[in-house]
Amino acid sequence: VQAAAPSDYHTYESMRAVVDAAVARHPDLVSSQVIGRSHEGRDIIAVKVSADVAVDEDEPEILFTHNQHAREHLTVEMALYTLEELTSGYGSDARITRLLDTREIWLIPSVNPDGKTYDTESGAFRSWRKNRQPNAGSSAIGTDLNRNWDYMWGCCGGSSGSASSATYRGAAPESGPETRVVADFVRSRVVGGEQQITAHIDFHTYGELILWPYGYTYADTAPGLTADDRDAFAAVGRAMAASNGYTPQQSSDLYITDGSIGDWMWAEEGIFSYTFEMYPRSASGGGFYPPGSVIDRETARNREAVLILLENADCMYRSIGKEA
Ligand code: 0X9
Ligand code: CA
Ligand code: ZN
Repeated sequence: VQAAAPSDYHTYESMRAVVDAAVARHPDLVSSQVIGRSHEGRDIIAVKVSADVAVDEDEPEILFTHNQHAREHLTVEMALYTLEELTSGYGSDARITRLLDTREIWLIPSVNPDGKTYDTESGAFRSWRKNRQPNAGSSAIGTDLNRNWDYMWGCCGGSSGSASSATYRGAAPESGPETRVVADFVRSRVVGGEQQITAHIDFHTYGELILWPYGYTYADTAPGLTADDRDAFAAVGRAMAASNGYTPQQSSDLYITDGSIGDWMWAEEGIFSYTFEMYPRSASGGGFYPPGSVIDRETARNREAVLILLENADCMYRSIGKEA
């Protein structure tokens, strides 16, 4: 494959400009808020997309998170694609119009803006994964945010206790400010004792996979994950995979992880959380750095999967014929 350059992708700053332009162009549909700051002080933003966006309506909420891992730049492009698709489709595409009339959609385009910036600021990619937080007693920088979530943290050999490791879990759950900011945002969506967010995708690269909990155990069912839960995860996961050609599986079938986002989202918040591993399928497609020429195709490839999740988000158990 053709080599990619940092300039093939949006920077954190140019991502912010795209979001601001969408808010300016579609003020009734899009709003942006700063939900907290990264270790180095960058704003972590959440973008809301819904009809009557200024009103907190009693509608199912769906969250899309992107760029926990610094070098996975295609995931930020995915957020901007979704924002463009939803805003341009409102009023012209019947399906998108219906969804924005009945759902509240949250996009966090960059969970790890410091890592993203570090990965590209020199003009050459650095293959950086973690955040940019120093570690006490070590010269090694960074926590793997996707091992830093507060459920079964460090339980099961699916993360490292060494600061120098690419999968360093951090000093404690939510020790990464970026993890804590996103977790606090999710907790803030509990209204009247009920978590408003029902479904979630955390976008990563690469592998072309759709993964569901748990990651900490190979068991298909476990405390807090019944056979019906598992079956609903699999039914919607397979439907999404049928649309994009990704491989659907339980996340531990890839490898065991502990402290990853999906296990926390499900176990602690009851949110149907999927991890997407985007293009390419293997390193030969460019690994973490596919050429910019594939961005349009590989983001649009997930259009239908995103719509499928939005449509199912009011009752995920309908997918297994067990609508309440
Ligand atoms: O290891 C990760 O955090 C994810 N893969 S990546 O190459 N983007 O780093 C996969 C996490 C999925 N969860 C589990 N396998 N349990
Ligand atoms: Ca609304
Ligand atoms: Zn990743």
